[in-house]
Amino acid sequence: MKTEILTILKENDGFVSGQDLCSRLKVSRTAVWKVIRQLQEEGYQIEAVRNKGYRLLQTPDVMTAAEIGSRLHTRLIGKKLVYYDETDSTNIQGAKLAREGCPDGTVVVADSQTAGKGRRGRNWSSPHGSSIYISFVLRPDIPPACASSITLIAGMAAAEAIKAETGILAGIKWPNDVVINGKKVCGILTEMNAEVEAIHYIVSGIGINVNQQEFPEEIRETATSLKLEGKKEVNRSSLAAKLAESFERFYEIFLQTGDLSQLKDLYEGMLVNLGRQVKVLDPKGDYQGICRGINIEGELLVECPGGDLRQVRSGEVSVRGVYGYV
Ligand code: BT5
Repeated sequence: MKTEILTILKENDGFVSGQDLCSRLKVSRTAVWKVIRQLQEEGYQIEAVRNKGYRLLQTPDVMTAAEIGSRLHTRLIGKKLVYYDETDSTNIQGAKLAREGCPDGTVVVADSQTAGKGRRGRNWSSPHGSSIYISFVLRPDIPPACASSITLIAGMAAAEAIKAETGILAGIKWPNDVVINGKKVCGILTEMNAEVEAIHYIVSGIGINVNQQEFPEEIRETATSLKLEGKKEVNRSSLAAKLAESFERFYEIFLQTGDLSQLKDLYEGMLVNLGRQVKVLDPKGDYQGICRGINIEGELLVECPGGDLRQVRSGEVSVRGVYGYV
């Protein structure tokens, strides 16, 4: 009910009468009043005037389910939204909810993580009050081999949302890093639970450094935040809502064909590696070549000396610029 009340207050510049809220939500005046009190305690400035009703004056930079939900205009993503002030990892919680049968498109958001996960056992630095940690729980009817494309979709959604919210042009370092000026601002971890033939669920987790001013020693040189780049505080809920909306749009396009044929051009337009010399760190032996984009399965195309075009699968390898991280 909190989300609905916030949505109605935001849709109206002026006062909304208590009676109006009661009849639209089919609840008592006391129930409405209790929610208004809760919102005020969370930092919302809501004016309450006898015979006029309630008016929202100011919204705090909180990243609660109600605040994100009141900004969402999606069909699937975020219809169920779970928020934690602190959790181990939104991906771990997303998988748990999936096992318990949560609906397709469930979103898990946290203000901080105590065990934020990167790929292959690495960690994701997850302080509170400054970032977005969000996971999408998906139940697509696609072959398990197609699931890695979800990471690419999440990267595109993150770059698009960042541009829409801040005007900053972020690029993608294949497959899962979103970068600004050569530094990582966002990472993506897509995990899957599947049988050979069918996917049970996918959890695609996205971490965005939003308002951080500092990073731990070990990532100081390679990490950045939207605030450091744009010199402005960014509203996390608004960015998270835009991220969910972009993700849904790209995800629906992907599901129509089950591949990236309709999204390949857009992805390549964001790909910072394109046309550049890259080094592929392959357990079977490193090699170098020029990045020629992706195929519709989301594999990176690398042209090796001699003209041989190799298809690089994510998961097996890392890709680096020859002169540094990008
Ligand atoms: C990733 O792994 O980039 C995937 C990160 C996914 C994080 C999200 S947050 C929501 C959801 N819940 C989770 O538990 N995880 C997901 P990888 O490509 O392996 O990169 C990890 C490496 O990035 C680390 O080894 C560090 O070097 C660096 N790193 C760690 N924290 C960072 C940060 N906050 N910003 C930039 N770089 C970071």
